[in-house]
Amino acid sequence: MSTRHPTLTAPYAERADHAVHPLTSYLFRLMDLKESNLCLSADVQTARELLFMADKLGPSIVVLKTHYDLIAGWDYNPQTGTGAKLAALARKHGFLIFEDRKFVDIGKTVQMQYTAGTARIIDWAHITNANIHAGKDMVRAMAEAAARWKERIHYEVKTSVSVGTPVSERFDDGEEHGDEHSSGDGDGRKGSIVSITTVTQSFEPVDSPRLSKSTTEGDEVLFAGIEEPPADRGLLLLAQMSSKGCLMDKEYTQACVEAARENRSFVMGYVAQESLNTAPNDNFIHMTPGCKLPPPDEEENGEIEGDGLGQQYNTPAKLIGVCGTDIVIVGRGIINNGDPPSEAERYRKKAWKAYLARLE
Ligand code: BMP
Repeated sequence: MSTRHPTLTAPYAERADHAVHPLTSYLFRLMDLKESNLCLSADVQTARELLFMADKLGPSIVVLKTHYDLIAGWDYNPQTGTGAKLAALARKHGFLIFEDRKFVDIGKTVQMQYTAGTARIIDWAHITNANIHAGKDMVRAMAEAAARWKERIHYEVKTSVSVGTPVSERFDDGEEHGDEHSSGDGDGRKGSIVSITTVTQSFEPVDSPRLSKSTTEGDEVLFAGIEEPPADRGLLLLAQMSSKGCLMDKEYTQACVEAARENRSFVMGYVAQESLNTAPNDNFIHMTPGCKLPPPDEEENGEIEGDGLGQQYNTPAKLIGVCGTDIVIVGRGIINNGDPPSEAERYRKKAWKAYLARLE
């Protein structure tokens, strides 16, 4: 790790001002506002549990990490399905959604996996990640796909005010919808999303690309204190893993650093075990899995046992304070606890304390 890189002692709020990627900047501001550098890895079994956890733990976290493909009953409907419902909870509690998809393939394939197919990850996940063993061009391919998606979404949200995570019905059909936005009156076909009330009363036909909202009552609630996230999508490069015997070597990690620097407008940072910011203008964000706290009555900085299947754990104090990462990713440490909301708060406080201590 590069000791004393300026990002290690700069407050998140200050790093927000210098971040190249709008979503990174937003995330740093959100962290500052919520006093949280905690990401929940919501590896539960069913969509119902996932939404329940997102709603209950949302106040403590700034990022919710998903593996959509391990969730039974994931509803793929772009307007009313699980992604849309998660997006609504993200707006309500103020967190970003990170689909831990670990894309790795040729550029064309990842473009399609990212933007189309069953899950349409780009529509509901602000952030995803990539394992770049297939080569750096894959990152550029994903960046291009995200830019095209944003261009299309940008056109669509121009006519609305309050949708934060819009959904495109078709990514690449080239169809424009310039005559469809009549503010809820006139032809009577469409409700404007200038007013949330109007939206819930006159739901758009399924071929409308604009709504990522489900119609469930209460979904229109917005988190106070910060605006909704920008409509940019971001990528984290999987630069290092927490698992024992991981085959990602230094050369691979360095290739991630180069790819990040070459794609600053799309790459937010890394999933890594230590800070990889070394160049003077590096300000990438680092999210780190393999994090657990000992039970409350045990020595705070003691060794934590792995899970017997290769996973290794470190405490927030070590990851944030010593290794210089920014956000800790915690799964079973929270969700297997008898009281997940309280346990999430315990993690939030410990990780935040480690960050504050690092600034001194
Ligand atoms: P847990 O805290 O329950 O061990 O879960 C860790 C989560 O982070 C899992 O979803 C896993 O897929 C992910 N993860 C990891 O553990 N190590 C890595 O290096 C990268 C990951 O994405």
